[in-house]
Amino acid sequence: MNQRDTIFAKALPSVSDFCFDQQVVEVFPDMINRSVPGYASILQTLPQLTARFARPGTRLYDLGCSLGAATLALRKGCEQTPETEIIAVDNSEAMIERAQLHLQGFKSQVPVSLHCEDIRDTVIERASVVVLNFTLQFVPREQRQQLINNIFAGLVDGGVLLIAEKIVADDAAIDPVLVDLHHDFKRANGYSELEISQKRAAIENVMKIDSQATHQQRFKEAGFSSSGSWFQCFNFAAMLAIKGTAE
Ligand code: GEK
Repeated sequence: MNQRDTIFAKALPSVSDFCFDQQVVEVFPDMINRSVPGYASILQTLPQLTARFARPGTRLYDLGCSLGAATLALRKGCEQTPETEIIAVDNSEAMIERAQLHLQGFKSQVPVSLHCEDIRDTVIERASVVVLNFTLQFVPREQRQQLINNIFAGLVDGGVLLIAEKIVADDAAIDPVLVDLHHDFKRANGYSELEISQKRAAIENVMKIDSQATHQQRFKEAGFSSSGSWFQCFNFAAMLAIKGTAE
């Protein structure tokens, strides 16, 4: 059923900034799986992490939910935790509409509400788990600390932020190695040189990536007592930050 991503397959007269519109929605699962090394592994592990941190009577947030892949992982992970609810947010109307249809295809007792809004405006309350799965990289850099502070404030003690991002290596000599490995990954998944270069041009103004050290510093600044990374594949990493000491 998944349509193949051929958005950048033909030479475009000029490459516009990337946006999450209907055209992207149609090919999104194929695009993210063929472009993001480790995406499937991260999603596979989210239920386990969720089950560990979800608390009865709390909310779980998926910020930048796209079609709801991480929302489903959260739902699987909190099924045994009483009175939990999930709030999934994305500011692309096309994504939210398709996510609604997608989520209806899976049965669960855990209520999910989808919101079409900017995650910078989302009120986070009584949260035990907050997921930012490849979303923070699209938020303007100067607003990232405020967003992380807001998430921290809305987490219960022992709550967790689960975040995955494309990263720049902390060591400048290592970065080109990781970038090349990523491009080889895309080639191995069938993307042409033209597709790789046009996608890079489309995304460079809208996706700004940080180093893991910058992310960890931001978590610390927000007040998280512990943080670290739990997965890395080339220049893509998944991290967690815990509020307080309770687990
Ligand atoms: C997954 N988490 O499959 N407010 C709300 N949504 C936003 C904002 C914002 N300010 N900025 C970007 N988005 C998903 C994958 S994709 C990652 C996340 C990628 C949304 C945007 O509309 C898109 O749906 C999503 O964040 C990023 O696990 O495509 O690389």
